[in-house]
Amino acid sequence: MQIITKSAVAIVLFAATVFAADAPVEGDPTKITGAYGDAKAYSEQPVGKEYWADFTGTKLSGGVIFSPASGNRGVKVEVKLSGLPSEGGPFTYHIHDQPVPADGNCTRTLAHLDPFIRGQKVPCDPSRPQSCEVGDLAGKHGKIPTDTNGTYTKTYDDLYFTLTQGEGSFIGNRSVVVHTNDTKRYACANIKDFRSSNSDSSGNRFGKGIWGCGLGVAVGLKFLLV
Ligand SMILES: *[C@@H]1O[C@H](CO)[C@@H](O)[C@H](O)[C@H]1NC(C)=O
Ligand SMILES: *[C@@H]1O[C@H](CO)[C@@H](O)[C@H](O)[C@H]1NC(C)=O
Ligand SMILES: *[C@@H]1O[C@H](CO)[C@@H](O)[C@H](O)[C@H]1NC(C)=O
Ligand SMILES: *[C@@H]1O[C@H](CO)[C@@H](O)[C@H](O)[C@H]1NC(C)=O
Ligand SMILES: [Cu+2]
Repeated sequence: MQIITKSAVAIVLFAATVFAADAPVEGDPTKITGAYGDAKAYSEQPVGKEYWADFTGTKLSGGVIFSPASGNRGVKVEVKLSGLPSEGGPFTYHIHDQPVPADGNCTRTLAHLDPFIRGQKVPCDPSRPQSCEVGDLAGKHGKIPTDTNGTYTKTYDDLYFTLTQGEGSFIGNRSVVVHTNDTKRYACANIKDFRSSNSDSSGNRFGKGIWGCGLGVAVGLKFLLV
């Protein structure tokens, strides 16, 4: 009897906890925040830390580079993706919670990186990025349009995730997933520490192809100089 009572109490407490942490599902998108409030801003980033999601070997090529933005403006995100299909856009893309398993199954990257439990039922309002899911890159910075002729390039800064390990908004060992407009997962790649995962000693991380000379050489030079 006592065991049953304890279990019942435990279940009620568990349900209450889950309910309390539940994401707001409706309401005014200009007022929404996560269950744990707005996302924390991380203007300062660890110098020299860089991560990248390398899409080589997936249905896309190119990748996404994450590095400290200049002037404490958070993380600089450099997106260059090639091989985008002519159908199925506009495409969304996000940082997902878990890395891609060895079999490449994008479903197992689980949901968007969302440490403040904001949920995705109410679309992100890009004028209030602190209120968006931390990993909702397309929501905060724009979808990949259909008219790119296969290659999309965009660079922007984001204050709401960090290159510092140990924080909920740390992006290392997570993944970037690109979706078609029916929300299906089209391609995904792990976010890895650039220096410990790149075998190209020249530092030209995208020299193997699609990043082209401009950015590749510029970033490569930056590395040689730092
Ligand atoms: C999604 O892509 C399909 C195939 O290209 C297209 O027919 C459809 O209009 C697109 N839907 C949206 C909402 O853009
Ligand atoms: C991918 O993973 C999901 C979730 O674990 C599973 O349901 C699905 O069958 C897997 N797909 C393939 C092709 O293995
Ligand atoms: C689109 O890409 C194709 C193949 O790479 C190229 O031949 C064509 O000139 C490009 N069109 C535009 C408008 O950039
Ligand atoms: C990456 O995440 C996986 C799954 O959460 C975990 O098993 C693994 O230890 C992590 N690896 C690193 C280097 O943090
Ligand atoms: Cu996603």
